Amino acid sequence: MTAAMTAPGENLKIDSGRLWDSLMQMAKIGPGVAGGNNRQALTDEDAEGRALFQRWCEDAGLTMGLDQMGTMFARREGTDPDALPVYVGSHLDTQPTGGKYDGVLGVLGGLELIRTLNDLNIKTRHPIVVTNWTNEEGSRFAPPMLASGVFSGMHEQEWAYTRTDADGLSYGDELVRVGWKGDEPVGARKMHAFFELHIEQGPILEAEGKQIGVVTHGQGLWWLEVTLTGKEAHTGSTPMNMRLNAGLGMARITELVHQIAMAAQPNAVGAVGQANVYPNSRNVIPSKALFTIDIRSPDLEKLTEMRAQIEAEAPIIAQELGLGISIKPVGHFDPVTFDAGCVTAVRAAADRLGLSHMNIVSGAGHDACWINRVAPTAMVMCPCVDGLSHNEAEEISQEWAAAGANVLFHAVVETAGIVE
Ligand code: HGY
Ligand code: MN
Ligand code: MN
Repeated sequence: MTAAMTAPGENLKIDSGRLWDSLMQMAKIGPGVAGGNNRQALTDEDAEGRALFQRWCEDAGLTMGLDQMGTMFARREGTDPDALPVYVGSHLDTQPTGGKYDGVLGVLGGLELIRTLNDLNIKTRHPIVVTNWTNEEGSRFAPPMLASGVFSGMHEQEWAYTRTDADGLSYGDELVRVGWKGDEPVGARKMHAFFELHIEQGPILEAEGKQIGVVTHGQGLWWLEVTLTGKEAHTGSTPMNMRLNAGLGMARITELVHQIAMAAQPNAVGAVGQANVYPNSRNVIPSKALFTIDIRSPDLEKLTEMRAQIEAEAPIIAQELGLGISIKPVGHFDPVTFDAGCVTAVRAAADRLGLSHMNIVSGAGHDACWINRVAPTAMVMCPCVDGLSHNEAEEISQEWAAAGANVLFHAVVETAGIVE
């Protein structure tokens, strides 16, 4: 619970042009092929984006900390050296076909509030720390939110280092290779509160005509990695009743996941996003299929039930097709209820700024979902066009970015306490 301090006046605003310019400059690093970004965790592009962020933080007079998972902590001193800092931030890594704003808005929105405090020479009692969490997306190294998961004690650090990408490169080796492994023990920092600004990544705010999402909860998630094993054979000369087709098994289990999620409506989702068949040759029946199921719900009982149904019914499909099957959980977090005090600070900030807002449950996972376990935490959301994200066409307006960043600014400064 965070005790609200003196609230900033409603005319206290960030510089939206400077924020937008920073977003566009960061977007030039690790460009995608269709106007978005491909700045995956611990790639050279990620390292370049980190270096730019570090330069900006140093220009803003911040001191940079770096922990053993590569997470960056840029600190602005408060007037009370004993006061725990208010943390703000998100992630700079992107999906392979990512947008320009997922995660980046939260990191640069945090930097922008620092820049504004500097412009206005405003001091806060609590220090403020802007954070870039490593490997939030989980697309290169599963699970998602890996560094914030280690920070909050949900994952062991040595296990995290062993996570490998599709080419067999490990998180630990790549962290050293790109030169972003710090000395600071992970999780040693204590927080007064944590706030994360993020685009909604869904269609609700835009459809409802709201400028701000006051995030009260986050839905839970399971990632289940399925391996099906069949037999390679000629796609032309092998009779249909003699085939052990792992690709067919993957298709049927993908349909099963969809049907289970549809049957669990409302507030349930399921899909297969990552899928590989082997040997992936046009005229060879796949002997192996490796794919990851992503199921989510804000309702823990429903989420648990969906997983149980998949684990009961997928083996039946495999057996009918004569396939071997293994199902391995590779990512999980329970549904999250954010801190009431922090959520109130977000809502009060939106009200003070005269911005339309509504309560919302986050469909996507965020670092805040893990940090909520070790510090009072809340999120601010702004709309995105057509609710589209994890797509290079992801788009927001400068006004939405400014609205979100101003609410973040007010909630953080109120929590950190302005010192007259
Ligand atoms: O998967 C997620 O929800 C997040 O984008 N990592
Ligand atoms: Mn994100
Ligand atoms: Mn994402």
